[in-house]
Amino acid sequence: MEKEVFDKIVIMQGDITKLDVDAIVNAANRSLLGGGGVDGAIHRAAGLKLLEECRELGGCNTGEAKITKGYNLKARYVIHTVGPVYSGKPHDRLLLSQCYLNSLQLTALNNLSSVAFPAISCGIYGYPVKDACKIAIDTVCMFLNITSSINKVIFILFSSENYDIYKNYIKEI
Ligand code: AR6
Repeated sequence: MEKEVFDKIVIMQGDITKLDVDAIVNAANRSLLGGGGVDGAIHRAAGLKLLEECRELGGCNTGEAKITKGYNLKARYVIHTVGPVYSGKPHDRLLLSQCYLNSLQLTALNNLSSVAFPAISCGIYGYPVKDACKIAIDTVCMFLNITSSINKVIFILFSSENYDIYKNYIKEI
């Protein structure tokens, strides 16, 4: 990986709702009206105004992304994206990659310089973390290679197992 791109990527373990970054990405569902996992945690931490704004958005297709304010979060914005429910079919890869691409595109379009991602689709939606991690990191690297406005991309993993998987993959490339 190019050093410049590598320097912009941070892998850490923790809770995404606590991060002080321009935008955090939410692994939402197509209704955008909240749910469990990281989605539930983000809505709880941001407060009811986030839900009010989400109601105006009219949902979101799988692979796409929409942006709202961050309300009570430290993060100024939340980018809501909808990962695929893992099916084992080749299309999953494409949809998951699109989640990262569309979220990064919204980050850049809104002139934001730092963004944090959870492991989209790797909880309730059942995507195997080793496969999802490669798609996440490869897609982010590709985007950072062609766009200079984003200075920092954080991958934040809840569990130490997932943290190790990300760390090991980034060492390999
Ligand atoms: N910070 C960072 N990562 C977290 C946090 C947190 N606070 N909480 C959970 N994770 P999931 P999905 C990790 O299930 O698979 C919701 O109900 C978690 O350990 O949140 O895309 C939505 O409304 C896992 O590794 O998202 C959808 O219906 C990763 O975040 C559905 O779940 C993603 O797990 C989306 O499922």
